[in-house]
Amino acid sequence: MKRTSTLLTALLCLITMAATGSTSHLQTEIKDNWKMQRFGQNLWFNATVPGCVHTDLIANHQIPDPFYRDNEKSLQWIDKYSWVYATTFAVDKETFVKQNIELNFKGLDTYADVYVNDKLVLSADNMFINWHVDIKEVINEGENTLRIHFRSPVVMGLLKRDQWNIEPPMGFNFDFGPGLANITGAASDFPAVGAYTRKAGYMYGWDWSPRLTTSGIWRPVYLESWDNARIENMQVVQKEVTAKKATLTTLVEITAGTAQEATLTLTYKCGNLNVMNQPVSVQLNAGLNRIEIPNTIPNPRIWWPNGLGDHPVYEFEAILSDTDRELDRHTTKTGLRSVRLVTQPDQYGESFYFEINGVPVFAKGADYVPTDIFPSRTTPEHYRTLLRSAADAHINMLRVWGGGIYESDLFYDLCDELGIMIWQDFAFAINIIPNDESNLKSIRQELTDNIRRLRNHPSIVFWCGNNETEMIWDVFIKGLFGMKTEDAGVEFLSNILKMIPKSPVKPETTEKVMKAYDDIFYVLMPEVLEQEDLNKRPYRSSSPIGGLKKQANQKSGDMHFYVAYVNAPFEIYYTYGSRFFSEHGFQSFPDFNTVKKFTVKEDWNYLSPVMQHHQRAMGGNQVLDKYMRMYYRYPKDFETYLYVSQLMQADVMKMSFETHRKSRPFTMGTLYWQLNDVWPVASWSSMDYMNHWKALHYQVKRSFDDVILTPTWYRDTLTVHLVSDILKPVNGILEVKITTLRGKELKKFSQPVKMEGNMSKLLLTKSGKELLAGIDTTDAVCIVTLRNGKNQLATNLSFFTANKNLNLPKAAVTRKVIPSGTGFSIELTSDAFARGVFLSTEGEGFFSDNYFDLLPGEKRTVTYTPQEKKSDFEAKLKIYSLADTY
Ligand code: BMA
Repeated sequence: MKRTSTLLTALLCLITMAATGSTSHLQTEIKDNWKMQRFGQNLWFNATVPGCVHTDLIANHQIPDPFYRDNEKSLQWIDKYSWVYATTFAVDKETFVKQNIELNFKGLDTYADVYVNDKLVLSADNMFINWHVDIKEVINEGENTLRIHFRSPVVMGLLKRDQWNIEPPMGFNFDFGPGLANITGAASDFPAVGAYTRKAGYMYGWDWSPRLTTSGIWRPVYLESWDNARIENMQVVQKEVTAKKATLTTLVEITAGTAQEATLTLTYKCGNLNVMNQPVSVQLNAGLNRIEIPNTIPNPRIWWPNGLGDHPVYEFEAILSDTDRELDRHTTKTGLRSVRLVTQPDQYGESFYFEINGVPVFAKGADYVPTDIFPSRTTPEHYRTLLRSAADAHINMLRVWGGGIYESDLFYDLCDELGIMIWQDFAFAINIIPNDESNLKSIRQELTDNIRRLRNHPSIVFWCGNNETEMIWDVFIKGLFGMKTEDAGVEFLSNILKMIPKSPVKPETTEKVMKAYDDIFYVLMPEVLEQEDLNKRPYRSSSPIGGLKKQANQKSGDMHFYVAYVNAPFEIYYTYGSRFFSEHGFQSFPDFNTVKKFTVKEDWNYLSPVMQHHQRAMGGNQVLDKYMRMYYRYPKDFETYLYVSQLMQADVMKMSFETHRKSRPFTMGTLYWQLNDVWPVASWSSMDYMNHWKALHYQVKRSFDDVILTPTWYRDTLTVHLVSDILKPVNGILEVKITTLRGKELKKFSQPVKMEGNMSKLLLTKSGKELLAGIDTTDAVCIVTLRNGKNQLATNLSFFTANKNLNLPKAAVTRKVIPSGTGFSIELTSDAFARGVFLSTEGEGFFSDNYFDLLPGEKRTVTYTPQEKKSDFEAKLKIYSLADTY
């Protein structure tokens, strides 16, 4: 009798509360009236929170745009000072009488002393921690003051470095950007400090990032209050997920001030499915309570990666109530799927692939870096465009790289909705991190907070300890202890090694360094994951590695490979294999529209100081120029130079993507460095800082398509593979045609094709002798097409010589522009083969295709969607191709 009456009353008050939506747990964002100043000065400026020191100084016209020309150089003073943020906030009666009142800081960058009504309530030292601080004892009803004192991250970093007191050998713990000088031993006025602070590494500069080391309240601040009990967190543990049923346990964590009876109701919905579980009555004890609610979902809607199925997301909600009111409610989203990282011995060595819902998935994607050097200013629209562009290019995996940040909730929500799997690095890259007690404590909280925040996202399929720290220290330490550089599993490191003057490292230093490494990546992280991620996602200590304490190699684990770092010709991409490429890449410049935003006319030369300033990679713009001269005729001016750099990047990456995909199941992943940029710069990205698709991103869309053909001319042989990432079989007729560049047919043959789904198959091999007798390779193109009846399933082309040797005709590309909807559709034809047809115009907008090859007589329609209304589009539309660049 008693039990049913509690449940009934609970049900009744649930309905009333649902109607009124009133809950005892209140949350208000503190975002108004913020002011900021340099510590010790009496000058206050308006501030925006979330935000940071640099963006506030820009907004108050105290500093110029750091991205413009080389302004960055004159702004290095900012990180040497401390800054203060202050505001007031009101506490009304309803809040003031609550049993619990706290400030909830989602992100304080980095060393921050927090004062409420001039009382120090918190000293923060980690930008990745979600800081909660009880202020019940210091709060007043009515107006209160909040002041945050940010200490210079450089000064604090230096102090911490000295505290850890390890005499660094050359190349030890450097800040990648300007710190590169450190590697070569040149004294630098940028002492390496990034490793000693729990702050995103790229903010100290990287080989694609400026050095703008800011401070600030980079994520929202909330005033939270509640009575007695609050739901801290929910975790949907997926015991078993099959097409027939999903067996789940939802773990709800509740903090209660005192012991009490309560009712917990779990509901979940997905699309038009809406289920409310039977409310359960729970006995709460004072402190943290973990309540498990098992439930089974019949015929669940399964979450699949992009290209393999839908990505349905379930929303789970837990409502906590006592007899007469709702105490709190909490929602979380997840998707139902099973994940495995399969690392089994096989004929090649040891496999490395992701199996989702029992299906081996070839990972096609990129490494993701933060969206801006000041990430707090990225708009939701920017995230949507970036991730939508990734999904549209058939990307099914992004690696959130370790030198950046744990991304925003919106980022992961969008990846869930778009079916983009996430390889999640923890925020560690290249450097060895001190393992003193306070740092380990801070890192434990950082891991706990972020795993708890991220663990329900179906998109996250893998945790990885850090970026390259294990590879680098393996080689550095071994390198410095006489390991032969050529043994380094990763070619490009041997080149770096050659640059490092050998300096003995005391054995006790090595010991301390490796102990610090193991404490964090082999002890602390697995421990926290064991506790916090009950879905037991796979974890590996670092990328790239060959396995547990095993160096990266081509037979097991993942690999990072850069053609420029091994000083090799592009063709090395045809032969250099690995089980899973988690990084590989080649650079290009941003497009002319983006370059015009940070330069003036006199900067328009790749060797100008400003263009060199917007290049941070080893070897700089000269590396790009060297390869351009190896494969292309030299562009006639700066604008076409930028274009050729992009076409070159797309061409070389086409070689790697196609080789990696056709090498499955030996290779089961190709993630290119890098998807995006943090500022306008020459880099490895496929989308520049303005979210413009570079030639590479259009190529990614072609090369990552579900079904592709890979005509490859190498060592005097043409091979054609068919690769399919869809599960159903592919059948059709393969046609191979060789024509002149004006379209005269020189050779044609075809053959039937039958292949199961989700695999790669070699369809044909032809020697040059067989294929090219009497054919002038400077005037020939090979076009392969797979058709099934009228449907073209795939097409692709290949040349028999480098672009610079092709006698490309000056193709006359005709256009017909038709206004359609909010944009324009452009019908294109050409009288001759046009290589890398490039459409551009002024202002912001999107071309549905670009940098494509146009066959003689072929009709191609491209749409253009302007961001702002355009009357003079046709007049401003520019079209040229490779032959027009010289
Ligand atoms: C790898 C990455 C990044 C770097 C990239 C290009 O090292 O992990 O650190 O930006 O190569 O050099």
